[in-house]
Amino acid sequence: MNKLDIAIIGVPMDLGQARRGVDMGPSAIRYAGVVERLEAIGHEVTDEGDIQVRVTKSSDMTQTNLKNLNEVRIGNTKLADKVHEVVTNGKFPLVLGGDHSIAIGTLAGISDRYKNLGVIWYDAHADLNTDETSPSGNIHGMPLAVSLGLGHDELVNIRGFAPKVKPENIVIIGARSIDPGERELIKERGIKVYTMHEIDRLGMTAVVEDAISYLKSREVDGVHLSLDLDGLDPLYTPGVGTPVPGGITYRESHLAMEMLEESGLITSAEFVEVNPILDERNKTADVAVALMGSLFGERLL
Ligand code: B3U
Ligand code: MN
Ligand code: MN
Repeated sequence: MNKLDIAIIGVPMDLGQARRGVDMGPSAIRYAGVVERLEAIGHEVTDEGDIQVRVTKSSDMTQTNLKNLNEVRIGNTKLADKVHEVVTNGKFPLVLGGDHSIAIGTLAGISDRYKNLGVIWYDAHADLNTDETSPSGNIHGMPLAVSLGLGHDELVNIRGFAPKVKPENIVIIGARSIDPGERELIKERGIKVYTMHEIDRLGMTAVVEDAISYLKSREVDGVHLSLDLDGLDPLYTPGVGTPVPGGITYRESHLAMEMLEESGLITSAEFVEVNPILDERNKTADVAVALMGSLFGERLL
């Protein structure tokens, strides 16, 4: 286990989607003991507190298919600057959501620190919609597209450059709900996707091994793990806004985190979509923290 200097950044953002309460995700994850858990492994942990995010919905009705664009843009701009500062200081950013729109800011903050950043997107969804293809107008369904430079200028150009990541450096794991526009983009850009079909058929071991060797073949110099708790089956993580049945198990997820840790590839991470209001006794935050344990090197023996 490599001893890390981990900086925790909370992002109480819930305006990237329609269910209120996901802004309480960072508190729930802290309550589940994230700092103590990572310290017990032997890491240096600093809790940087929360990014100040606006909580009132936008009154700006001019944007038709980007809900709360201004609030999401402002929150993500602050997050991007904070994440950039943390990485520049040689720390490992661990970002706690908040809805998945915050990946826009996280990726904007880290990507210029790497020449060839890889991304692992652990999620039931592909999050590859743009304002043109989104069926909901919810920005949490768009962050991966935004990071590819697709979508509204104000989101795409946070920190003044685009794109943040190359399509061939992205791996999606756990997808089981993909919209027509997303399907087209995946095919057109050749994005690597392991859907639940591949996980069932090959097993999680083979999927993660393949994902790791794929990213190594791309010669990535860092990998960001963006983990949406709805990637797991709602049996294990019921506290999410858009649960999709037929998901990844608790055990498969631990295995995936352990294998990623062993690969030594992961250089930043975020855990998103924990909504305590929809949860059962903080179960989803507990799972998030348990998975962080595995990702950061906790082992039984
Ligand atoms: N793809 C749909 C639903 C969705 C995306 N991300 C989540 N749900 N969590 C959309 O609205 O873009
Ligand atoms: Mn997501
Ligand atoms: Mn999702």
